[in-house]
Amino acid sequence: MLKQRPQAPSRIIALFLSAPALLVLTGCSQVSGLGFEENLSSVNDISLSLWQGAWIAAGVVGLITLILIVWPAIFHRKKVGAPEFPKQTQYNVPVEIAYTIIPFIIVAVLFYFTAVKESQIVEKSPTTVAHEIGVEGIQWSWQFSYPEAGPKAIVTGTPAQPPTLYVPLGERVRYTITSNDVVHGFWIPAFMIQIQNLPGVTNHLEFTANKLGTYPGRCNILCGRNHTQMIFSVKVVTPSEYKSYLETLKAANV
Ligand SMILES: [Cu+2]
Repeated sequence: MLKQRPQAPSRIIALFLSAPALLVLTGCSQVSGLGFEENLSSVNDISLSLWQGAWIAAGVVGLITLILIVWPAIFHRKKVGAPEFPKQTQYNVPVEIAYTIIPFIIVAVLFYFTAVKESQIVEKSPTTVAHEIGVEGIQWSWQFSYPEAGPKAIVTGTPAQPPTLYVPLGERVRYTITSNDVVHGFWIPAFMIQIQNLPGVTNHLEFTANKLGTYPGRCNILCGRNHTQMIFSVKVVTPSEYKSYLETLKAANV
């Protein structure tokens, strides 16, 4: 019977190194949304490439780190009859400079792209937008106000009855973000939107919802005992449905 030759470590390494390349080459031509759908909101369109880029950067760094761990474990094992300790090298200046500069470059690149995307996300339209909605965080729910339907058009949720934020499809809305007690975080995960509700500070955010549907919303800043109950829904409706929703609010609050 033929004895199978044990695989050479170099062959195992080659297989190990080619696996990610094979995965990329045989995979889809587009980078996946990595859990996020494209084109759900105007902010989502801006954030998605940042999200994908950060994952690719993390993958490359992770792979290099793994190689640096696995390589010595295979090729620099203790050899039979070798001295107890191999040659000890200290203060390798080029290596030390490299592992100081490389992380600095990684952080600088991530910082640059984050700053560019962030300034696009918080950009305000020079003209007035079609709609305004107020979002106030309260312990422990949300209050949505629709000034277009009058000053009394305010929907206040409770933990038992979480509120729904109505948003018109395809129309830009300016959100005014406030808090009446502590710091909260207005977060719509599917839209890749998060902005803090700060007491005493008024934040603004503008975006367009691009797909009909209902999406979950959360508070993502630990704001107290019932923080986890600060849930809400975002309902994206057609502009005419939005108009009639505003009419209903107006009629209910005159
Ligand atoms: Cu909160």
